[in-house]
Amino acid sequence: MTTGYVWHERYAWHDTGTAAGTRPAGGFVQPHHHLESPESKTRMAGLVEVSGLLDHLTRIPARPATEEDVLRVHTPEHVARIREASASGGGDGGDGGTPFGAGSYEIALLAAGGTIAATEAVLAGRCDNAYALVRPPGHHARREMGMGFCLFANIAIAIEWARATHGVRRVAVIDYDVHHGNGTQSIFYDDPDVLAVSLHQDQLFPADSGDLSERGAGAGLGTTINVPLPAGCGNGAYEETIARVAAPAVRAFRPELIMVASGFDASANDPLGRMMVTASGYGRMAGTLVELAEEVCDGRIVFSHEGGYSPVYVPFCGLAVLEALSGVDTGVLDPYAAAWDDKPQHAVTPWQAEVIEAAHELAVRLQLT
Ligand code: 3YP
Ligand code: ZN
Repeated sequence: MTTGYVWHERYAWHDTGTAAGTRPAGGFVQPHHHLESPESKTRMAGLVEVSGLLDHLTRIPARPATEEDVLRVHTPEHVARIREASASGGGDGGDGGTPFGAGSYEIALLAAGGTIAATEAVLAGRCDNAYALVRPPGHHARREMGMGFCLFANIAIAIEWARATHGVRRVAVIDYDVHHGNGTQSIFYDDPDVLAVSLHQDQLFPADSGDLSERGAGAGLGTTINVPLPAGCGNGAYEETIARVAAPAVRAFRPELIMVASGFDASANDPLGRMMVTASGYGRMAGTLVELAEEVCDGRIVFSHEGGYSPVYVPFCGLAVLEALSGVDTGVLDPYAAAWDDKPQHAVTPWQAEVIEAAHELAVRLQLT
């Protein structure tokens, strides 16, 4: 088994600038860095190397997506606006909360292209599966605008690339980032050939999307499945959602490729999410998804990095996922395991089960259509 791995130092050069977390600095708000900083990503790349895991992975070079690749998903106006702002020192992705500096257009192309390169390696059979550790993230970006720290929709761009160049037809997206994958959802909302399953904290971000009632439209009715989990979910609720919602939906849908929006902001140590998934929980979720891919699509599964804002914990969550993909046990221990892995909060509560069962009904209904 070989696992492909994309990381490029240039991803760390995407400059989100000075802020105080997600708020602008100024007045009594002392300048700090923007929450979506390079740190959690560079430290994950660091642990992948220092743990020795890198020696077992197949390094896939990142390359920029072409304008043609990006235009399969985004409007020419959006692409031109990011290009021009980036060339003149920086700007905002579109929602006022997605700052970027000089050169981020090219870095965003490299993030989309890194996800494409990982997908290509898997489709060509050079790797069994792959993880693209890219930045900026992508799952909030809509066709006509960036938002939520995302400039271009990395996974959607890779999907359209696979369909245009490799004759791929059906693709499933599983999004375990703590925020709703609204961009991916909107891009494929009426597309019957892309199944979009998003697990997220209910009404977190964007606050007004990701409800169970959003199920796709037209020919795509039923191929969007949202699981708006209540705050406080741990490993139990997440693993159960993968088993009771993602798995039956994917089995019914029979995709040729699975893409995973891999956000580590559902972790117990994340400043934005109010969930408590641990590294071992992420590892088991990824393991189940790898097995699911083996069952339905020859193991073809590509993870593309999304959120995750704990510089100290994201590396261990990422390592656990990469270990699950590659089957390699580095022996590196999660330093927080003793504090969090045995908490009673990992058990599925009745109010969590209620949401999972409602989404399970949607997944099962997909089987019948
Ligand atoms: C964007 C503004 C407030 C919440 C933030 C979410 C970014 C993210 O991690 N999305 O997956
Ligand atoms: Zn997120």
